[in-house]
Amino acid sequence: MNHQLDSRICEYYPFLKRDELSITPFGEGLIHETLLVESPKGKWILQGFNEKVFNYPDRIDHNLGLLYQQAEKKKLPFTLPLPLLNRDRSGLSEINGLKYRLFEFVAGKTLQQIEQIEQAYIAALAYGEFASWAKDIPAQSMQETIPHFHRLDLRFEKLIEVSSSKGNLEKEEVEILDFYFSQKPLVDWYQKQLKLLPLRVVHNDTKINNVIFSEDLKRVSAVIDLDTLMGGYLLYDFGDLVRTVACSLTETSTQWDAIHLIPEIFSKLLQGYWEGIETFASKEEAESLILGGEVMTMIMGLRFFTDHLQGNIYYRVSYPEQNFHRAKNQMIFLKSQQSQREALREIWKEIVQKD
Ligand code: GN1
Ligand code: MG
Repeated sequence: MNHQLDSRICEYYPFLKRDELSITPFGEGLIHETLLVESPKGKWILQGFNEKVFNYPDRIDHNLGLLYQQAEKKKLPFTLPLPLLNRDRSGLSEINGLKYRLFEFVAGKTLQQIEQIEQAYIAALAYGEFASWAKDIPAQSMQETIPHFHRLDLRFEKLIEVSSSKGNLEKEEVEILDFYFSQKPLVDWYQKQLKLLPLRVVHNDTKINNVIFSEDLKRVSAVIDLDTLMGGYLLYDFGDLVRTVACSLTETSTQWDAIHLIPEIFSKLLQGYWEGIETFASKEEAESLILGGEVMTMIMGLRFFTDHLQGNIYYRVSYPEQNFHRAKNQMIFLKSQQSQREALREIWKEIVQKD
Protein backbone atom coordinates (compact mmCIF):
# COMPACT_ATOMS: atom_id res chain seq x y z
CA MET A 1 0.00 0.00 0.00
CA ASN A 2 0.91 3.56 -0.57
CA HIS A 3 2.93 4.80 2.39
CA GLN A 4 1.99 8.37 1.92
CA LEU A 5 -1.64 7.40 2.39
CA ASP A 6 -0.68 5.54 5.59
CA SER A 7 1.07 8.50 7.11
CA ARG A 8 -1.49 11.09 6.09
CA ILE A 9 -4.34 8.97 7.41
CA CYS A 10 -2.53 8.69 10.74
CA GLU A 11 -2.24 12.48 10.92
CA TYR A 12 -5.99 12.82 10.48
CA TYR A 13 -6.87 10.02 12.91
CA PRO A 14 -4.21 10.11 15.65
CA PHE A 15 -5.43 6.83 17.21
CA LEU A 16 -4.01 5.02 14.12
CA LYS A 17 -0.28 4.31 14.36
CA ARG A 18 1.59 4.26 11.07
CA ASP A 19 4.15 1.52 11.81
CA GLU A 20 1.39 -0.92 12.81
CA LEU A 21 -1.01 -0.49 9.89
CA SER A 22 -1.83 -2.62 6.91
CA ILE A 23 -4.24 -1.24 4.29
CA THR A 24 -5.73 -3.62 1.70
CA PRO A 25 -8.61 -3.53 -0.86
CA PHE A 26 -11.94 -4.79 0.47
CA GLY A 27 -15.54 -5.47 -0.69
CA GLU A 28 -17.42 -5.28 -3.98
CA GLY A 29 -18.77 -1.70 -4.21
CA LEU A 30 -18.89 -0.12 -7.66
CA ILE A 31 -18.60 3.53 -6.68
CA HIS A 32 -16.36 4.30 -3.68
CA GLU A 33 -12.99 2.62 -3.16
CA THR A 34 -13.13 0.44 -0.04
CA LEU A 35 -10.01 -0.44 1.97
CA LEU A 36 -9.55 -2.48 5.11
CA VAL A 37 -7.24 -0.95 7.71
CA GLU A 38 -5.80 -3.42 10.20
CA SER A 39 -3.58 -2.95 13.21
CA PRO A 40 -3.00 -5.01 16.37
CA LYS A 41 -5.48 -2.66 18.07
CA GLY A 42 -8.40 -3.11 15.69
CA LYS A 43 -9.92 -2.86 12.24
CA TRP A 44 -11.47 0.01 10.32
CA ILE A 45 -12.89 0.64 6.88
CA LEU A 46 -11.21 3.40 4.91
CA GLN A 47 -13.25 4.60 2.00
CA GLY A 48 -11.95 6.59 -0.98
CA PHE A 49 -14.93 8.88 -1.49
CA ASN A 50 -16.13 9.15 -5.12
CA GLU A 51 -16.63 12.86 -5.66
CA LYS A 52 -17.44 12.44 -9.35
CA VAL A 53 -20.59 10.55 -8.38
CA PHE A 54 -21.39 12.36 -5.14
CA ASN A 55 -21.07 16.04 -5.95
CA TYR A 56 -22.66 17.21 -2.71
CA PRO A 57 -20.84 15.75 0.31
CA ASP A 58 -22.43 18.43 2.52
CA ARG A 59 -25.87 17.07 1.66
CA ILE A 60 -24.75 13.61 2.80
CA ASP A 61 -23.60 15.18 6.08
CA HIS A 62 -26.93 16.93 6.47
CA ASN A 63 -28.86 13.68 5.95
CA LEU A 64 -26.60 11.66 8.24
CA GLY A 65 -27.14 14.34 10.89
CA LEU A 66 -30.91 13.80 10.68
CA LEU A 67 -30.37 10.07 10.99
CA TYR A 68 -28.18 10.56 13.99
CA GLN A 69 -30.87 12.69 15.69
CA GLN A 70 -33.48 10.03 14.97
CA ALA A 71 -31.17 7.37 16.43
CA GLU A 72 -31.11 9.33 19.69
CA LYS A 73 -34.92 9.22 19.84
CA LYS A 74 -35.62 5.71 18.68
CA LYS A 75 -33.54 2.54 18.79
CA LEU A 76 -32.89 0.32 15.79
CA PRO A 77 -32.10 -3.42 16.06
CA PHE A 78 -28.90 -2.93 13.99
CA THR A 79 -26.28 -0.19 13.56
CA LEU A 80 -25.92 2.43 10.84
CA PRO A 81 -22.16 3.08 10.71
CA LEU A 82 -21.37 6.78 10.36
CA PRO A 83 -17.97 8.27 9.39
CA LEU A 84 -15.60 8.85 12.32
CA LEU A 85 -14.58 12.45 12.90
CA ASN A 86 -10.97 13.35 12.16
CA ARG A 87 -8.74 15.74 14.16
CA ASP A 88 -10.55 18.67 12.47
CA ARG A 89 -13.91 17.24 13.57
CA SER A 90 -14.83 16.48 9.98
CA GLY A 91 -15.94 13.16 8.49
CA LEU A 92 -13.95 13.77 5.30
CA SER A 93 -10.14 13.84 5.15
CA GLU A 94 -8.39 15.22 2.08
CA ILE A 95 -5.18 13.56 0.91
CA ASN A 96 -3.46 14.45 -2.37
CA GLY A 97 -6.65 15.99 -3.71
CA LEU A 98 -8.76 12.90 -2.88
CA LYS A 99 -11.26 12.58 -0.04
CA TYR A 100 -11.37 9.68 2.43
CA ARG A 101 -13.67 8.58 5.24
CA LEU A 102 -12.94 6.19 8.09
CA PHE A 103 -15.54 3.88 9.67
CA GLU A 104 -15.47 1.43 12.55
CA PHE A 105 -15.27 -2.09 11.14
CA VAL A 106 -18.48 -4.04 11.76
CA ALA A 107 -17.71 -7.70 12.39
CA GLY A 108 -19.90 -10.15 10.53
CA LYS A 109 -20.55 -11.51 7.08
CA THR A 110 -21.53 -9.91 3.79
CA LEU A 111 -23.04 -11.94 1.00
CA GLN A 112 -23.12 -11.34 -2.76
CA GLN A 113 -25.96 -13.84 -2.99
CA ILE A 114 -27.98 -15.53 -0.28
CA GLU A 115 -26.95 -19.04 0.71
CA GLN A 116 -30.26 -20.00 2.32
CA ILE A 117 -33.71 -18.71 1.57
CA GLU A 118 -34.26 -17.52 5.16
CA GLN A 119 -31.51 -14.92 4.63
CA ALA A 120 -33.80 -13.19 2.11
CA TYR A 121 -36.41 -12.77 4.84
CA ILE A 122 -33.83 -11.51 7.36
CA ALA A 123 -32.35 -8.88 4.99
CA ALA A 124 -35.77 -7.67 3.79
CA LEU A 125 -37.05 -7.40 7.36
CA ALA A 126 -34.05 -5.19 8.23
CA TYR A 127 -34.72 -2.83 5.32
CA GLY A 128 -38.44 -2.79 6.23
CA GLU A 129 -37.60 -2.01 9.86
CA PHE A 130 -35.32 0.72 8.64
CA ALA A 131 -38.18 2.32 6.64
CA SER A 132 -40.43 2.08 9.67
CA TRP A 133 -37.81 3.64 11.95
CA ALA A 134 -37.11 6.43 9.43
CA LYS A 135 -40.74 7.33 8.81
CA ASP A 136 -40.72 10.03 11.51
CA ILE A 137 -37.97 11.94 9.68
CA PRO A 138 -39.79 14.25 7.25
CA ALA A 139 -38.69 13.07 3.81
CA GLN A 140 -38.74 16.66 2.51
CA SER A 141 -36.08 17.59 5.06
CA MET A 142 -33.61 15.14 3.52
CA GLN A 143 -31.51 16.58 0.70
CA GLU A 144 -30.97 14.90 -2.67
CA THR A 145 -27.42 13.57 -2.59
CA ILE A 146 -27.71 12.53 -6.26
CA PRO A 147 -30.48 14.53 -7.91
CA HIS A 148 -33.24 12.44 -9.54
CA PHE A 149 -31.40 9.26 -8.61
CA HIS A 150 -34.22 6.79 -9.22
CA ARG A 151 -36.38 8.77 -11.63
CA LEU A 152 -37.14 6.02 -14.11
CA ASP A 153 -38.67 8.48 -16.59
CA LEU A 154 -35.54 10.65 -16.64
CA ARG A 155 -33.19 7.66 -16.89
CA PHE A 156 -35.30 6.47 -19.84
CA GLU A 157 -35.03 9.86 -21.57
CA LYS A 158 -31.30 9.96 -20.91
CA LEU A 159 -30.76 6.67 -22.73
CA ILE A 160 -32.82 7.94 -25.68
CA GLU A 161 -30.69 11.08 -25.79
CA VAL A 162 -27.31 9.35 -25.47
CA SER A 163 -28.13 6.56 -27.94
CA SER A 164 -29.51 8.91 -30.57
CA SER A 165 -26.24 10.78 -30.69
CA LYS A 166 -24.32 7.54 -31.32
CA GLY A 167 -24.03 6.14 -34.83
CA ASN A 168 -23.12 2.59 -35.82
CA LEU A 169 -24.32 0.43 -32.97
CA GLU A 170 -23.74 -3.31 -33.08
CA LYS A 171 -26.72 -5.55 -33.88
CA GLU A 172 -26.98 -6.84 -30.31
CA GLU A 173 -26.74 -3.33 -28.90
CA VAL A 174 -29.68 -2.30 -31.09
CA GLU A 175 -31.72 -5.32 -29.93
CA ILE A 176 -31.19 -4.51 -26.28
CA LEU A 177 -31.89 -0.81 -26.81
CA ASP A 178 -35.13 -1.71 -28.58
CA PHE A 179 -36.10 -3.90 -25.67
CA TYR A 180 -35.59 -1.07 -23.20
CA PHE A 181 -37.50 1.38 -25.42
CA SER A 182 -40.38 -1.12 -25.61
CA GLN A 183 -40.73 -0.75 -21.82
CA LYS A 184 -42.44 2.64 -22.07
CA PRO A 185 -45.62 1.23 -20.41
CA LEU A 186 -43.58 0.53 -17.26
CA VAL A 187 -42.34 4.14 -17.32
CA ASP A 188 -45.95 5.35 -17.68
CA TRP A 189 -47.05 3.19 -14.76
CA TYR A 190 -44.16 4.58 -12.68
CA GLN A 191 -45.13 8.16 -13.48
CA LYS A 192 -48.67 7.50 -12.29
CA GLN A 193 -47.33 6.10 -9.02
CA LEU A 194 -45.43 9.31 -8.30
CA LYS A 195 -48.76 11.05 -7.85
CA LEU A 196 -50.19 8.37 -5.56
CA LEU A 197 -47.35 7.54 -3.21
CA PRO A 198 -46.03 9.44 -0.18
CA LEU A 199 -42.37 10.41 -0.26
CA ARG A 200 -40.50 8.43 2.43
CA VAL A 201 -36.97 8.32 3.74
CA VAL A 202 -35.56 5.26 2.02
CA HIS A 203 -32.14 3.67 1.61
CA ASN A 204 -32.10 3.60 -2.21
CA ASP A 205 -29.36 0.96 -2.55
CA THR A 206 -30.72 -2.14 -0.85
CA LYS A 207 -28.39 -4.62 -2.47
CA ILE A 208 -27.82 -7.74 -0.40
CA ASN A 209 -24.18 -6.70 0.09
CA ASN A 210 -25.26 -3.50 1.82
CA VAL A 211 -26.28 -5.40 4.94
CA ILE A 212 -23.77 -6.98 7.30
CA PHE A 213 -25.11 -10.18 8.82
CA SER A 214 -24.07 -11.54 12.19
CA GLU A 215 -21.45 -14.34 11.98
CA ASP A 216 -24.17 -17.01 12.22
CA LEU A 217 -26.18 -15.25 9.46
CA LYS A 218 -29.26 -15.22 11.69
CA ARG A 219 -29.70 -11.46 11.96
CA VAL A 220 -28.56 -8.18 10.47
CA SER A 221 -25.87 -6.35 12.47
CA ALA A 222 -25.57 -3.26 10.27
CA VAL A 223 -27.01 -1.56 7.22
CA ILE A 224 -24.26 0.24 5.29
CA ASP A 225 -23.79 2.52 2.27
CA LEU A 226 -25.94 5.35 3.57
CA ASP A 227 -24.97 7.99 1.01
CA THR A 228 -28.03 7.57 -1.17
CA LEU A 229 -30.33 7.68 1.80
CA MET A 230 -32.89 10.37 0.98
CA GLY A 231 -36.49 10.88 -0.08
CA GLY A 232 -37.89 8.13 -2.28
CA TYR A 233 -40.58 5.45 -2.38
CA LEU A 234 -40.89 2.14 -0.58
CA LEU A 235 -41.05 0.41 -3.95
CA TYR A 236 -37.43 1.43 -4.59
CA ASP A 237 -36.09 -0.39 -1.55
CA PHE A 238 -38.27 -3.44 -1.96
CA GLY A 239 -37.56 -3.41 -5.70
CA ASP A 240 -33.79 -3.38 -5.33
CA LEU A 241 -34.06 -6.32 -2.95
CA VAL A 242 -35.98 -8.23 -5.60
CA ARG A 243 -33.41 -7.21 -8.20
CA THR A 244 -30.42 -8.37 -6.20
CA VAL A 245 -31.77 -11.21 -4.06
CA ALA A 246 -34.56 -12.93 -6.01
CA CYS A 247 -32.42 -13.39 -9.13
CA SER A 248 -30.82 -16.79 -9.71
CA LEU A 249 -27.48 -15.10 -10.52
CA THR A 250 -25.79 -11.77 -9.70
CA GLU A 251 -25.90 -8.68 -11.91
CA THR A 252 -22.40 -9.46 -13.23
CA SER A 253 -23.31 -12.91 -14.53
CA THR A 254 -23.10 -13.65 -18.26
CA GLN A 255 -24.74 -17.09 -18.08
CA TRP A 256 -27.68 -15.70 -19.98
CA ASP A 257 -29.81 -18.86 -20.02
CA ALA A 258 -29.60 -19.29 -16.27
CA ILE A 259 -30.77 -15.79 -15.23
CA HIS A 260 -34.32 -15.83 -13.85
CA LEU A 261 -36.54 -14.77 -10.98
CA ILE A 262 -37.04 -17.28 -8.17
CA PRO A 263 -40.62 -16.84 -6.89
CA GLU A 264 -39.93 -18.53 -3.53
CA ILE A 265 -37.30 -15.89 -2.79
CA PHE A 266 -39.65 -13.11 -3.90
CA SER A 267 -42.13 -14.49 -1.38
CA LYS A 268 -39.59 -14.45 1.48
CA LEU A 269 -38.54 -10.91 0.61
CA LEU A 270 -42.11 -9.73 0.62
CA GLN A 271 -42.82 -11.44 3.95
CA GLY A 272 -39.83 -9.73 5.56
CA TYR A 273 -40.28 -6.29 4.05
CA TRP A 274 -44.04 -6.29 4.66
CA GLU A 275 -43.54 -7.27 8.28
CA GLY A 276 -41.38 -4.15 8.65
CA ILE A 277 -43.79 -1.70 6.97
CA GLU A 278 -47.32 -3.06 7.38
CA THR A 279 -48.24 -0.81 10.29
CA PHE A 280 -47.86 2.36 8.26
CA ALA A 281 -47.82 1.56 4.51
CA SER A 282 -50.74 2.93 2.51
CA LYS A 283 -52.86 0.73 0.27
CA GLU A 284 -51.19 2.25 -2.81
CA GLU A 285 -47.73 1.69 -1.38
CA ALA A 286 -48.55 -1.93 -0.63
CA GLU A 287 -49.72 -2.40 -4.23
CA SER A 288 -46.73 -0.61 -5.70
CA LEU A 289 -44.38 -3.28 -4.30
CA ILE A 290 -45.52 -5.81 -6.91
CA LEU A 291 -43.77 -3.93 -9.72
CA GLY A 292 -40.92 -2.57 -7.59
CA GLY A 293 -38.51 -5.24 -8.85
CA GLU A 294 -39.33 -4.41 -12.46
CA VAL A 295 -38.80 -0.69 -11.92
CA MET A 296 -35.43 -1.11 -10.22
CA THR A 297 -34.20 -3.69 -12.73
CA MET A 298 -35.20 -1.39 -15.57
CA ILE A 299 -33.45 1.59 -13.95
CA MET A 300 -30.20 -0.34 -13.53
CA GLY A 301 -30.43 -1.70 -17.08
CA LEU A 302 -30.89 1.84 -18.43
CA ARG A 303 -28.03 3.17 -16.29
CA PHE A 304 -25.63 0.36 -17.26
CA PHE A 305 -26.48 0.78 -20.95
CA THR A 306 -26.08 4.56 -20.81
CA ASP A 307 -22.71 4.17 -19.10
CA HIS A 308 -21.65 1.62 -21.73
CA LEU A 309 -22.48 4.11 -24.52
CA GLN A 310 -20.72 6.90 -22.67
CA GLY A 311 -17.51 4.87 -22.34
CA ASN A 312 -17.78 3.48 -18.77
CA ILE A 313 -17.45 6.79 -16.98
CA TYR A 314 -19.60 5.93 -13.94
CA TYR A 315 -19.46 2.29 -12.85
CA ARG A 316 -16.25 0.45 -12.10
CA VAL A 317 -15.70 -2.24 -14.77
CA SER A 318 -13.27 -5.15 -14.92
CA TYR A 319 -13.43 -5.41 -18.77
CA PRO A 320 -14.66 -2.95 -21.43
CA GLU A 321 -17.93 -4.74 -22.31
CA GLN A 322 -18.98 -5.23 -18.71
CA ASN A 323 -21.60 -2.48 -18.56
CA PHE A 324 -23.11 -3.79 -21.78
CA HIS A 325 -23.23 -7.27 -20.24
CA ARG A 326 -24.80 -5.89 -17.07
CA ALA A 327 -27.49 -4.18 -19.18
CA LYS A 328 -28.14 -7.48 -20.97
CA ASN A 329 -28.27 -9.35 -17.66
CA GLN A 330 -30.86 -6.86 -16.32
CA MET A 331 -32.91 -7.15 -19.52
CA ILE A 332 -33.11 -10.93 -19.16
CA PHE A 333 -34.04 -10.63 -15.50
CA LEU A 334 -36.71 -8.03 -16.28
CA LYS A 335 -38.22 -10.32 -18.92
CA SER A 336 -38.27 -13.14 -16.39
CA GLN A 337 -40.13 -10.99 -13.86
CA GLN A 338 -42.64 -9.93 -16.49
CA SER A 339 -43.32 -13.50 -17.54
CA GLN A 340 -44.14 -14.30 -13.88
CA ARG A 341 -46.24 -11.22 -13.06
CA GLU A 342 -49.39 -13.21 -12.36
CA ALA A 343 -47.62 -15.66 -10.04
CA LEU A 344 -46.05 -12.76 -8.14
CA ARG A 345 -49.42 -11.07 -7.77
CA GLU A 346 -50.82 -14.29 -6.25
CA ILE A 347 -47.94 -14.41 -3.76
CA TRP A 348 -48.56 -10.74 -2.95
CA LYS A 349 -52.25 -11.42 -2.30
CA GLU A 350 -51.42 -14.21 0.12
CA ILE A 351 -48.98 -12.11 2.12
CA VAL A 352 -50.42 -8.60 1.96
CA GLN A 353 -54.13 -9.29 1.72
CA LYS A 354 -54.26 -12.26 4.05
CA ASP A 355 -57.08 -10.83 6.17
C1 GN1 B 1 -23.84 1.22 -7.05
O1 GN1 B 1 -21.78 1.64 -4.67
P1 GN1 B 1 -22.58 0.40 -4.82
O2 GN1 B 1 -21.86 -0.63 -5.60
O3 GN1 B 1 -23.14 -0.10 -3.51
C2 GN1 B 1 -24.90 2.28 -7.32
C3 GN1 B 1 -26.28 1.68 -7.15
C4 GN1 B 1 -26.44 0.48 -8.05
C5 GN1 B 1 -25.30 -0.49 -7.84
C6 GN1 B 1 -25.35 -1.60 -8.85
C7 GN1 B 1 -24.38 5.74 -5.98
O4 GN1 B 1 -23.89 0.83 -5.70
O5 GN1 B 1 -27.28 2.64 -7.48
O6 GN1 B 1 -27.63 -0.19 -7.75
O7 GN1 B 1 -24.02 0.14 -7.92
N1 GN1 B 1 -24.72 3.42 -6.44
C8 GN1 B 1 -24.65 4.66 -6.95
O8 GN1 B 1 -24.53 -2.63 -8.42
O9 GN1 B 1 -24.79 4.91 -8.15
MG1 MG C 1 -22.25 -1.08 -1.47
